[in-house]
Amino acid sequence: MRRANAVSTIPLQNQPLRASSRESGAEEDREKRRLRVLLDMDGVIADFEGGFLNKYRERFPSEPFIPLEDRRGFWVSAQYGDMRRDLCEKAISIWESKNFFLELEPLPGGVEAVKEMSKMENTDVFICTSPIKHYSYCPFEKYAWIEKHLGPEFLEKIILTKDKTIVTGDILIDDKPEILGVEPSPSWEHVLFTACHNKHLPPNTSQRRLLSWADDWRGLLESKRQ
Ligand code: DGP
Ligand code: MG
Repeated sequence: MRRANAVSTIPLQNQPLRASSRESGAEEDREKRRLRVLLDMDGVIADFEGGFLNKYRERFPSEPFIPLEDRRGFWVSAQYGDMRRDLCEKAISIWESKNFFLELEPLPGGVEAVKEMSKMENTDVFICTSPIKHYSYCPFEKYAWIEKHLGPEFLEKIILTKDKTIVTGDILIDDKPEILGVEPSPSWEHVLFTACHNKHLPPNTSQRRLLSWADDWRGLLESKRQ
């Protein structure tokens, strides 16, 4: 709450610091120290990998597939293409289909965690997600998914961008191991959310991980407030 300033002729540095101004200063400091959390969507709150595998196997039942425990590398199409060249296009056709993004299941605990953290004091939560370039369904369905699972109030918290480095925040929780863009020094700390495709990567001392939504995400946020 802001207080009206009383006009004083005493130079500011000579004025006694009153309890009320100290309090309001502390309040303002707290306000200034609001934590801005950026959350990725696919692979963090929405189960892109599980949804992909189910639909791929449904549509191409006689084609080879990659079980989730054998997934390596962020790009699904690259690993399918390595298996057999034409499977790259087949994989892409899955997430370019209508209802693919809308029908993704939430990852365990994700929706509950997002709702809880968005109610925390001095905390601003945004969903920061990269749409695929085939835009017929994906952007609309991402909005619809957020409304369905998180509620209409979260529609105001969506940031759709291919380049997350230009978004400012204190922390970005994302399953992509390396997040690059035009900004060489993004403001956020990238915390890697563990997913089937990144869990085998060698430990990286310069990158913290969140193993799942059962992991200590509250402690992680708290560590950013200090
Ligand atoms: P994000 O989770 O915000 O980093 O978005 C990455 C998107 O890319 C997400 O929708 C998953 C998708 N994706 C995964 N593998 C591939 C791929 O091989 N090709 C393309 N075009 N998109 C992929
Ligand atoms: Mg992701």
